[in-house]
Amino acid sequence: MKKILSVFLALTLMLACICMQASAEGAPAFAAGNAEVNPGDTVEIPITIENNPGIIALSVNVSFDTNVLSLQEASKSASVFPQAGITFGGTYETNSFNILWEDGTSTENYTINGTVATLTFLVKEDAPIGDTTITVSCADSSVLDVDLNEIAFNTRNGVVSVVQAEVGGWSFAEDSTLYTFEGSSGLQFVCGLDNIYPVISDYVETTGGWTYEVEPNEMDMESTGAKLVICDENGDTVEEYYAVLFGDINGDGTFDITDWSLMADAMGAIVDEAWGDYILTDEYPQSFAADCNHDLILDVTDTSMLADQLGTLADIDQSAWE
Ligand SMILES: [Ca+2]
Ligand SMILES: [Ca+2]
Repeated sequence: MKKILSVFLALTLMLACICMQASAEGAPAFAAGNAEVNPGDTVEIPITIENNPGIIALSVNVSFDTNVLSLQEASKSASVFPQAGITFGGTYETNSFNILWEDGTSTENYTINGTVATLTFLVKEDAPIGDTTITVSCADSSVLDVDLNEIAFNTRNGVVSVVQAEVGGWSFAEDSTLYTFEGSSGLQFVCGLDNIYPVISDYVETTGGWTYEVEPNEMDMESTGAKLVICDENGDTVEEYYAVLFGDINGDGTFDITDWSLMADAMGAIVDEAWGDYILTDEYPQSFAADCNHDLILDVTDTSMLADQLGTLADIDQSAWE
C-alpha cells in the first residue's frame, strides 16, 4: 500500500511539473502597460500581444477613467502587424477605445508578439493621487485564426499610478558649511566657503526639476564674485548668490599681497574700484570679503586677521558669527 502511494505521489509531482511548464510558457494575452506619472504629465501606454498562437484578426477594447486620463493620440505599431490592417474605433473624447486588425487575404497565421498600438494619455492636472486602471477586454469571436477559428485570449489590465510631483527646491548639502546672507544692497551672498580655492558647485542640491549653475568670477574661480544661480523646473532664475570668501578680495581663491593691497587702499579711503567704497561693507561681494570678521565695519581687526592669514598664523573664520 505504501509503495502504491509513493508511485501515486511521484505521478502527481510529474503532472504538477508538466502543468507548471505549460503555465510558464503563458497563455495568449492582450495587455496594457503600467506607468508612474505626475498630474499634468503625458504618458504613453503600449497595448501588447503576448504568446500569440497564430491569428489573422483581432479586436481589443481599452477603457479608462476620464476623471484621471484623457486620450490624446493612438498610434499604430510599426513592427508587429502590417500597419495597413490596423484600424481604430471610437473617439479620443470617450472613455473607451477599440483597436482592430485583420488580414483576410492571408493564407498563414501571424505569430508575432509585441506592441500592437500605443495610446498617449494626458494625466489631468486635478487627477486624484492613486492608481487608476486601464482595462483591456476582448469580446467573444474577436480573435480569429486563418481557418476562422475563434482563439481564446486572456487580458491583463494596466495600472497608471498617479503620484504627487516632487516639490521643486534647493539646499546646500548636509556636509556643507555654506550659508547665505542678504547684504544691505539687496544682493545675496553665499559664504562659509573653504579657505583655499573654494568650490561651491559640489555642495548644492536641487529637487523637482530645479537646477543650478555656478558662474566663475573674473579669475575663473568659485571664490569672491562668482555667482550661484538657482533655476526652477521651467529654467527661470529663482535666486542669485554672489560668493564671498572673507579675506580673498580679488577672488583668485587664495590670500596674498593683492588682497592686502586692496584692503590697505580701502582703509586709506583711496578705493576707486567699481565695487564700492567700503562705507557699507555688505554692498558688494568684494567689499564684504574685506570684512574679515563680518561685523560690517572695516577696521584694524580685519587687517589684523588678513595679516594672520597671510602669515599662516590663523585662518580667517568663514563661518557665520553670532
Ligand atoms: Ca586673493
Ligand atoms: Ca570687520
